[in-house]
Amino acid sequence: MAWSAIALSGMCCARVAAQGWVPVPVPGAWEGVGPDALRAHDGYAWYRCLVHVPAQWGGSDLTLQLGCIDDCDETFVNEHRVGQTGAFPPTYEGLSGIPRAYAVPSAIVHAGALNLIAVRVYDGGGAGGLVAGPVRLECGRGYARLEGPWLCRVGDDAAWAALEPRDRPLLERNAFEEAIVIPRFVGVATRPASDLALWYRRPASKWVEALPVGNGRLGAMVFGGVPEERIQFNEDTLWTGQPHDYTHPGAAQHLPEIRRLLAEGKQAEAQELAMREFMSIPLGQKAYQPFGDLVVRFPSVAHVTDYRRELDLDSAVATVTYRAEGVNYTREVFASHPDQAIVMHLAADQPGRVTFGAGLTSPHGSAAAHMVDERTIALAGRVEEGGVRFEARLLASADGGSVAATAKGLQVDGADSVTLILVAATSYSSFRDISADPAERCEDALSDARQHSYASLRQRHIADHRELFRRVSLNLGRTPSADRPTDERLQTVADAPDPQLAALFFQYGRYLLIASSRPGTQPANLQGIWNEELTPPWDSKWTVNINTEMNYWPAESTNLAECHEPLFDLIEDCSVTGQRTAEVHYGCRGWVLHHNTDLWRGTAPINHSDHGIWVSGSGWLAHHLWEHYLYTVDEGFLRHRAYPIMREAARFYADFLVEDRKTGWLISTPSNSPEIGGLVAGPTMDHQVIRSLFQATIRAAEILGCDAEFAARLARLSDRIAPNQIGRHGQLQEWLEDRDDPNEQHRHVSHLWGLHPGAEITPRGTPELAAAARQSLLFRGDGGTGWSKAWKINFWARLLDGEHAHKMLVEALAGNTLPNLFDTHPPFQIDGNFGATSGIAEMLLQSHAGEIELLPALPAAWPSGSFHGLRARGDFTVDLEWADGALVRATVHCGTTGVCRVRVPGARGVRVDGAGSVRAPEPGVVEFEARAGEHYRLQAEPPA
Ligand code: FUC
Repeated sequence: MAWSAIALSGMCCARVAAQGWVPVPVPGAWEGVGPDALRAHDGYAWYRCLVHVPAQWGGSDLTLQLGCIDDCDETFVNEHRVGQTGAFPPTYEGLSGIPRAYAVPSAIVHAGALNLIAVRVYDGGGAGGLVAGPVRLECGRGYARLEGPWLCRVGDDAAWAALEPRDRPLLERNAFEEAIVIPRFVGVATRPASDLALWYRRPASKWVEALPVGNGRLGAMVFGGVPEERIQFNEDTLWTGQPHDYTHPGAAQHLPEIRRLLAEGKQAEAQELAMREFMSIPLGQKAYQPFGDLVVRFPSVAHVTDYRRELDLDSAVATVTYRAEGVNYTREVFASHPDQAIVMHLAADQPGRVTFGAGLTSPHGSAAAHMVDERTIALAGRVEEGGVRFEARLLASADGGSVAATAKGLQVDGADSVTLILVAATSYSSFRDISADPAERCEDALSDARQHSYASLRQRHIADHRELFRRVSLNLGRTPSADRPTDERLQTVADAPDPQLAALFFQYGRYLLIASSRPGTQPANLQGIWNEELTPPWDSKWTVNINTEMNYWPAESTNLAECHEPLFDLIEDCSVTGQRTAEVHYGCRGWVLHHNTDLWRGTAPINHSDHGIWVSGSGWLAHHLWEHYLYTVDEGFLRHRAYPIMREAARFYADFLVEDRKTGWLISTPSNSPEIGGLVAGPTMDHQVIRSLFQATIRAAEILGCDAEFAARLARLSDRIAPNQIGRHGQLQEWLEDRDDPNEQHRHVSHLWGLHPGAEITPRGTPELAAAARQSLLFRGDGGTGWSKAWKINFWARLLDGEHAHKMLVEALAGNTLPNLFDTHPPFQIDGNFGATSGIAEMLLQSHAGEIELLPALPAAWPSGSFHGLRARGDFTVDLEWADGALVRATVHCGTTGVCRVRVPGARGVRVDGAGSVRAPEPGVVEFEARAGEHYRLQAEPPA
């Protein structure tokens, strides 16, 4: 088979005559790449194409996917109307964001022949057309891609739903001839050798079944299809928008009035005023974008035997293996950090059997493909006028056979094996500068990567990944469930014990952090770095009233401190833009961040005043800098990076807090308890966050020997901040007033921040508050979104209740986990993955209360097990083994000399080998001087 023409956008733009059909790229917006007459066009236009439907599809109903159409459409197949979305004038309603999927009944389909698709489009203004993919005609047994040139005609005439004979030759020249026929899958592949793998016996049919790889900057989703592989890829700086200041001039003038209205209980008026005068301009922030697809099309086969698709977490390689026509095929895909490329290797166990066509497509209408050299193609475009520019390049190197490149794609015939190297870059340099040259960046990356053989690329990638990944191992036991494919295990996890799935899920969280957050990249956003949609849920931004922070909870505790760094960079950027927001919106010094930020580091309140005005984003993020110091005891980091940002975050609140007239306490107003109850004065969470920041800043100033006066001021203020209060239902109050509703099951549980990730509430240190927190948690219930359940694992672990923590973990796995183990809110949101990983670590080891607690919340479901490499505050690393629910032995590795205090719950005494003098202040607790570089072995004496 000589398949080579994956249809690509970026064809030459003819001039549209006033009358007549002209080819235009689909998907693509009229304003982006359309011919001149279309560029400024608003109103009606028609699209048509011919598609060959294979004879085998006869008798089957089909689905026509047209992606997103700007603004409304009416669609015909063989002159039969199959659907409409939106409404045409005069009752005009545009529905541009909604993907079109129309049922095409078999009765109107001509199997084994060409079929006419005609789409009547109306655009009310701005960019019109069939703007975003995927565009395909689907059958249960295959599909035809319809991405490429369609014929388009400006104007409106009902006759254009039909085919006039004189138009036929032009349409036939552009017809979509080659449908993909999905083979029959036979045989039952065996499981992979390693338990540290996600694996499946079918290709992914949906995006949330595909397997993610990433190098922190580039991400890819591997579908593993036969006969067509789709690698959907992302680059973490491809966003809509451009450098922008979001502040609302004059906002601060209205602050006293908003506060006054809230103090008088006039919430609706306060929100209304704030909505008018206090919100970000514009009201929303920008969106993270998909980059494109690498599509690889192989010759059709009738049968595929023993198909297996897997993602090995230990090597970070996704592999597809199967047999077809007597040949064993292997495909490997990884995203290399050292070589800044996505690499794919295709091999067969017989010479000359690797044949395929490969092309690059993009949902961005502006993207155009071109040939770079005889083995390399490129795809380049711009997200929007004045916005981020992007380019990707794809290089094929074959052993044996031939490689040919055209602007349409690469064609490889009869090779023994082939390596594809994909590089991608944008023009983004910083939130203030998007003037970099993506072509140059691609060229640099490719000229470095192509120096290496496949074996060397693979070896360099695996070594780099393992340096991080192998720092921690976890064994929670194994049941026969562990032998089954991952998607099947998810279906039974609620009923059949599967502790190894918990361990796999834990390691998957670590894998995802390594893959989405490396020094120098953007931090993991709501979807990490994986996104296929032009309008992703919540724009796939950084939401900082829980989600972004949750992404980084496992960074320190699971020994991936380097992966925390992109968050520190974002915090630093926001401390710059947030200084302006502090000044313009509050007339305060320091910096502030509300509940979201984007690539342009917006810090002003967005969306709506009933939840967007929440001032604790900066305080919560500053907590991450302090935590990094607590774990690493890196004084240089504290002095040069953390402290200046913490101090300025604290300075904002020092200026911002006001005295509550009723109680005399200092309170945070206006603000919100995320995202419940609207705009209020004095939500509990703010006070916990601010108090914790003040305490940390005071402590940091003491360690660094600076700013004594400022620290003293913070200490005075800290004592006056509204305290945690226990309400009439025995709950921890979410508000200043005792008005919690015990039946409220809202997903956010923000007033428990002081329990986790904060540390001011602990069962031993503040038993009454811990009991109240527990009561609040019971009222909120065990439901919630993916991240909400993940947070609850952490809460219950901090309450030392291993059974309830485990219940939440199982519920998250059973109810909020997709086939590829991505967490689902729903929809997919990655925070729950990271939150669960953190929660499992909290069940096994805690160190927030001035001591290391071993196995603080071990559930009965994990009677025996072991881990190595978990981190504890104070620069300690712990290895541990337990059996029958009790500690067998632990080793504490000390990185920085200091006092080590260890608690072994339930133990009568603890023996420490290697320490000089060991104190035992209470049963089961030991304290000793630990020296940098030394290891201490601990054993527990069981209760008498
Ligand atoms: C917050 C949450 C939502 C969602 C969104 C991204 O607004 O309340 O549940 O996670 O962020």
